[in-house]
Amino acid sequence: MPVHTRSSLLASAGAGPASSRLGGALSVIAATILALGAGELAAALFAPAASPVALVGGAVIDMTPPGVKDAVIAIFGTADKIFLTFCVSAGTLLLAGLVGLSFARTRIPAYAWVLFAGAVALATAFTRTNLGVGAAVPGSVLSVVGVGAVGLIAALTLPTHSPATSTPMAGGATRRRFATTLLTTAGAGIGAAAGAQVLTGGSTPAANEPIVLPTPTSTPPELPQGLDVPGLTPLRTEARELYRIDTALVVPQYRRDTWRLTIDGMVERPLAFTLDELLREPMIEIDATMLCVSNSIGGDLVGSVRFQGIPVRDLLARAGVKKGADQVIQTSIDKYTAGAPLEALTDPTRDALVVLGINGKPLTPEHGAPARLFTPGIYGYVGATKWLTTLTVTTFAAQQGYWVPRGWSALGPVKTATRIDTPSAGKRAVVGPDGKVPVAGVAWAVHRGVGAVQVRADGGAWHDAELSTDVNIDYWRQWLLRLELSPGTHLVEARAADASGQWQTEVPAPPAPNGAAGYHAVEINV
Ligand SMILES: Nc1nc2c(c(=O)[nH]1)N[C@H]1C(S)=C(S)[C@@H](COP(=O)(O)O)O[C@H]1N2
Ligand SMILES: [Mo]
Repeated sequence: MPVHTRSSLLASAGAGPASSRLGGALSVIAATILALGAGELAAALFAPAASPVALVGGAVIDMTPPGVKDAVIAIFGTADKIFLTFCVSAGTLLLAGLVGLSFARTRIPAYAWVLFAGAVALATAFTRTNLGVGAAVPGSVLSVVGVGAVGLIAALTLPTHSPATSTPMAGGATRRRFATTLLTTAGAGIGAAAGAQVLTGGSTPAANEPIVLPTPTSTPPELPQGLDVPGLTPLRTEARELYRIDTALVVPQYRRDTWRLTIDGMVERPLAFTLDELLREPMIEIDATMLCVSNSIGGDLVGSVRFQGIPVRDLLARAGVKKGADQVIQTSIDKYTAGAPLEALTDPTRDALVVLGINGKPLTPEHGAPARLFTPGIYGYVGATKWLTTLTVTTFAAQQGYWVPRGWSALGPVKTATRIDTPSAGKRAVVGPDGKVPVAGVAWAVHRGVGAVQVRADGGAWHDAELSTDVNIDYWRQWLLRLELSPGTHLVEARAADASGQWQTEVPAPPAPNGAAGYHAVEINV
């Protein structure tokens, strides 16, 4: 049995893979996986809104330039949150690997790293949630478990120089022990993260007793019969089919006992409502179409539902708006802000609502429970703040909503537009029994009303489409035109006019800064 000196021990095969730079990197990565998993599990158990990965993801979103964010949403669609979770986890593990390069020489950076990771979790939990001390749990667990995991891996895999272990194991045994230790550690971390996922069902659970909506004081008539064309968007969007767009990686949670809707700023009498008080306020229902400014021509970030809520103008009248104000900043539980024109919120012809229900049911967590704003005729980023907590009466000069410094217009009136639903691009068109191809879609000119839709093929003459019965000026209309088309490929275009006869612009524009424009064109095969 050879006698090993300290340096020859580290250099020999018997020192094991843990002594290499790669081994060190893998060791700290494994410890970090366990720490992250434990942090997520602790969050799922004790503070669901304080998931470290999700909160850091939220902070990353806030620091991401709007162009990049738009690109992510464009590429990943509604999987953007999964992508961000992946990025945050991968970025964290990459850093862990870098920290681990020197692990064989010194463990101090590894300990500092897991403490730092826990501190970041704590900082985001305290700044991005309103959970109070409970917010400290996930970050603390992350650090404590991280320190333990670093210590354990070091003890089990790194050679020590005490007399008892100065006789190294054979290389194979060391490697096996190294692999077992790391795989067990990382596996436990992945197991914990999976457990957290199961506990939260992928989103954060609502611990509140269900909201019971009061009977509205006024309800619109039943929707008219829509046009019946296969592939055409239904006249009313099911709540679960409604698009979802927001900056929240985790659905913000509210607590029924502490949630308030506050009306403050330039008002004579600031008001604050508990949820129970708000539920006793008279509510009305309106049928309206909501759009995201990011909707591209032909896109599906648009839906039409029945909103139930309290007219904002009634609440503002009670608070007494002071002279000079022209904007109402909405703030959400997760500190998102939007600034809507005071004029639109107090307009007697337009029922901007503090919304508590959609299609007769309380708001789902994803769509803003317990309360959100909705302003007819204005894109969501300006007038539809979800998880609403505060309406602050102010001026455009004094304050800007979240997206405005990020390059989007302060005002967001919805542009007149239409979408061809069927035939869909690239697919073979179904020729009807009359030998014609039914072309159908939806058109909106929210708060001006849809007056006409026209369709043309291959740049030819425009033809008037049949419109579904008008619901109201805030609601989209379905349209249908049966076109005679020869076999082959055709370019079909559609355009809409508002009720005053003003046609939408032909000039294409991207969504930024104030909404996409141009005709929807679809190439179809007959
Ligand atoms: N708190 C909060 N509210 C928000 C947003 C957000 O990011 N955070 N996004 C807005 C945008 S851009 C749109 S288009 C609508 C979408 O509402 P929905 O997800 O219920 O369809 O919510 C608005 N309200
Ligand atoms: Mo939006």
